[in-house]
Amino acid sequence: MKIDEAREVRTTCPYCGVGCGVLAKVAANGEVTVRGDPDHPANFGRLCSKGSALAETIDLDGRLLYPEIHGSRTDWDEALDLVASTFSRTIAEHGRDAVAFYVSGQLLTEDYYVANKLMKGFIGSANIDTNSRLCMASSVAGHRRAFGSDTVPGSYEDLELADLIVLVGSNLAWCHPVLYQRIAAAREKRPDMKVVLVDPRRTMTSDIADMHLAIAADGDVALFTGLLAHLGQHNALDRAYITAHTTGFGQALFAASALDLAGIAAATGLGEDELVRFYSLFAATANTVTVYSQGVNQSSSGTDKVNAIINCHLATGRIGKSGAGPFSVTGQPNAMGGREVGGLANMLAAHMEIENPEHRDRVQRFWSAPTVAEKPGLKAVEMFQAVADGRIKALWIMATNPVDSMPDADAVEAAIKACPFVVVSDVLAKTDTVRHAHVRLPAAAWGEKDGSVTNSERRISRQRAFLATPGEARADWWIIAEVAKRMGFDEAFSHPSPADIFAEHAALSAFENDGARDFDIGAYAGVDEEGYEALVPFQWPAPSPGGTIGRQPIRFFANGSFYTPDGRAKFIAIRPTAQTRTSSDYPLVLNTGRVRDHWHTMTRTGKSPRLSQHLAEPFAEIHPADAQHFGIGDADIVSVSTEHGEVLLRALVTMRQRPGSVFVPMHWTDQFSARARVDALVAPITDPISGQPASKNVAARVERFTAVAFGFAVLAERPASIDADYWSLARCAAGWRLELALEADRDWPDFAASLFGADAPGETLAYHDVAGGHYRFARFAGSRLTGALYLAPRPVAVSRGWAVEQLSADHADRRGRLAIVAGRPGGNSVDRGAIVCSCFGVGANQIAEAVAGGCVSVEAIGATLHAGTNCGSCRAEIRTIIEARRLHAAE
Ligand SMILES: Nc1nc2c(c(=O)[nH]1)N[C@H]1C(S)=C(S)[C@@H](COP(=O)(O)OP(=O)(O)OC[C@H]3O[C@@H](n4cnc5c(=O)[nH]c(N)nc54)[C@H](O)[C@@H]3O)O[C@H]1N2
Ligand SMILES: Nc1nc2c(c(=O)[nH]1)N[C@H]1C(S)=C(S)[C@@H](COP(=O)(O)OP(=O)(O)OC[C@H]3O[C@@H](n4cnc5c(=O)[nH]c(N)nc54)[C@H](O)[C@@H]3O)O[C@H]1N2
Ligand code: SF4
Ligand SMILES: [Mo]
Repeated sequence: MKIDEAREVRTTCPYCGVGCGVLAKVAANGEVTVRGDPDHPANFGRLCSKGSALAETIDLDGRLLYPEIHGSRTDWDEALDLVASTFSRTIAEHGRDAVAFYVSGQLLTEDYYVANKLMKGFIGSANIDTNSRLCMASSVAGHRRAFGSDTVPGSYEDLELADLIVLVGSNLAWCHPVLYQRIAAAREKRPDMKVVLVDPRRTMTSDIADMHLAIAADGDVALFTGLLAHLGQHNALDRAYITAHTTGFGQALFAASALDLAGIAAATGLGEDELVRFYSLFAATANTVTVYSQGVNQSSSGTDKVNAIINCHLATGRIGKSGAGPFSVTGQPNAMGGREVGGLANMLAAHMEIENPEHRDRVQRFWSAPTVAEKPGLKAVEMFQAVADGRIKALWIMATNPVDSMPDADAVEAAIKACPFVVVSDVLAKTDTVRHAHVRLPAAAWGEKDGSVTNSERRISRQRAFLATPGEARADWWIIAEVAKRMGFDEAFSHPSPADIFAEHAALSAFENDGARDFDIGAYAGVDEEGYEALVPFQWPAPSPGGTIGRQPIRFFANGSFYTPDGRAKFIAIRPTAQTRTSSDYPLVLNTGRVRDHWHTMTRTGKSPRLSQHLAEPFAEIHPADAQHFGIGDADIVSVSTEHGEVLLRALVTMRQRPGSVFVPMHWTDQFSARARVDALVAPITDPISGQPASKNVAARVERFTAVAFGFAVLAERPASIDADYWSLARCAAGWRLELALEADRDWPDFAASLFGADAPGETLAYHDVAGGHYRFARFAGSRLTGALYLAPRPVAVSRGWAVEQLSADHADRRGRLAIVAGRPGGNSVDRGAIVCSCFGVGANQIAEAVAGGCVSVEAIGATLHAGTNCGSCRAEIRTIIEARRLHAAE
């Protein structure tokens, strides 16, 4: 089909920090299609599986469409008046620090800017913090210590130009897939390019790695201080750079040399030979980029990890050059924008500092604000502790789901429940957080709102609306400004549009700047509605044409000058340490993170049948040796517990996992599973400098859950309630799929009826295999299957892919119906196996069959099955299947 260019809207993907350009189009029949924007410099037309499935996530199912007070619909005036008057009254009675905003890197810059302005300049407290505290805070703190500013100096192009890329605590293949693909493509063109992966797990990202260092949890400080010492010992330093542009090298080298190689090997869990190979490669490769993400940031030594990495780049002068530098890749679409507007409790707007009286004065004058916060506010973990102990009495949560994503999540939930006044702005009517709000404010979603975001390479792009706003949903900036006006700050919040807010934000960035601050987009200070509408993606800094670029050419730090008072970069003296938390009661390291096709708490990706098939259940990845030790079999249900809580998950026994550790994804919530909110397990331990939680190193215990019955069901309708100890629901093409495990026997026909819907019309077929202990039920409405339930004493072996397809098949034929009760594909249906390629719905069995038939490369599989030829997110998994099959064949 030829795409009508004229009707496509140029916007930006709302998921990860790669910030891909998207072209969205609404057809005359209302059908939405999206494709990658070939002209966007982040992706040049590519999209990953999540970006490709965006159209499946924008339906109105479950949307919050009207403001609500205490669960009842109300109008905007009433809701806004209540929020404004309660905040004002709380401030009058208890002081300005008795209120707080908890916001998100998924707000657009304009939303974020007004939220920060209201709290810091008009309420006069700095109690605004963001989920970026859980995400980027250690990088921010590390940058500020080393550079005197929160500057990410790199560009994506540097990744393609590098001769060595070191990926530290980053699962790029799944979390920044388009960047991963750009690196994979560059590596194909330049086979000499090397990639090293530092991750306790052998993730899919290892597919492009020449070397995988399966580091022990939090071994990174030891690894990189060891590297600095090695560079010193092997004459691999750039002495001229160190002398001309830095301070503190001597102390840093001294501190870094505290451990010898054997000590580093012990602290990292790596072999001395591996260490030397990595160190020598780094020493010998001038064009090195070190990319890091949550394996670095989410740690009680996160800031030190960041500086240990930056130290190595400063010591070799590998910064401010093309193809070289430290590169913190951001997670959320607007993590960077949030930093620019000062959304963190310890920052002021436009990269100014809250502790600096000159900066405070400047921001106050610019805003004509009555006051400005004088000290940093509470960081996320402290903020919810203050909610718990009653210091914070009114809380407004926007675009984040802390009941699922904050550490010690059960305590966070209890704090929110006990808080006298909680406002939540969200797009959904029901999330684990929204359910506790006194006031629910319906926010406009992606596709319905206008604004801007900044990606990992400091590129600012527009998000543009292409859908009508449903119900009474409103843009976040509008909601915040309306509350501000009702609190008496009319003039400062009379913004007519996002364009007006963006222009003010740009003007503040340039205000009395003259090159003294890195963040300057003064060139856009005068942008009008038309200019904003036409805005093309640009990278900052972008100072006003008449203004001065100051000390900075467009590539940050190219001339060796930094934003510290003396203009020199600072080495930070860091002693190698190890962080061991395990004990005999909690002998395993719990590591948490992401999967390929889900986004955070699944409020959007959970709507997509395609994205829900890749990994349809919450799981615990565990090494075979540990599984054996704890008596756990593959596909068993396990309880994972810590001092803070317990969850029930499916066991996935795999060699990819480091022995002694267990990996659990962060995505599953009470909306999709019985008890799988992993943050209920995570201790509220934070980095002492950044305040970022250590979500990847928690002491835990894993035990087999003894189930008398396992179940699997496919259902046309979502069941009203599920009475099972373990359950997990996922969308599929014509309904839902459900996994179950039960601790005690039930009346199974009753149980089936409760899932199928007690009053649902139709006929139920049942089968009971007494010897094997199998029960099977299938319910038909006419020739349509509305529900099938399989129960067995062991994990149910029925093919999930096949069963899901039966919901959309025609079952006029009685034999076919019997096949469903038998749980076996009939004559002409095939079992595709677990879905690997979400774009074309290609399963593992099909790929394995094609390998057996002679397709032995990812390209050949693509040519035969199309798998891997659209977004490419599954190419690493296809390669893994090919290798496994060939290995098997060779045995
Ligand atoms: N599919 C998908 N993509 C996403 C997101 C999503 O939800 N889903 N979220 C986005 C967001 S907000 C973020 S912040 C990014 C996160 O992107 P990533 O940081 O790449 O993702 P994570 O899975 O959180 O963690 C990365 C890796 O750190 C490893 N790790 C754990 N402990 C350590 C350690 O001590 N040292 C080292 N070196 N590594 C360790 C983990 O095993 C894990 O593989 O992803 C973004 N992209
Ligand atoms: N254990 C563990 N915990 C973690 C992490 C980890 O790796 N391990 N990672 C952490 C990281 S890096 C991050 S970024 C966080 C993410 O955690 P969260 O921010 O809590 O997760 P999301 O699901 O992205 O929540 C976004 C919410 O905003 C709503 N929403 C979507 N669009 C809009 C909008 O336009 N306006 C408004 N008002 N609402 C909207 C969605 O419906 C959803 O409820 O989780 C953190 N928590
Ligand atoms: S890599 Fe994927 S999720 Fe990230 S911005 Fe691009 S399309 Fe969206
Ligand atoms: Mo994040």
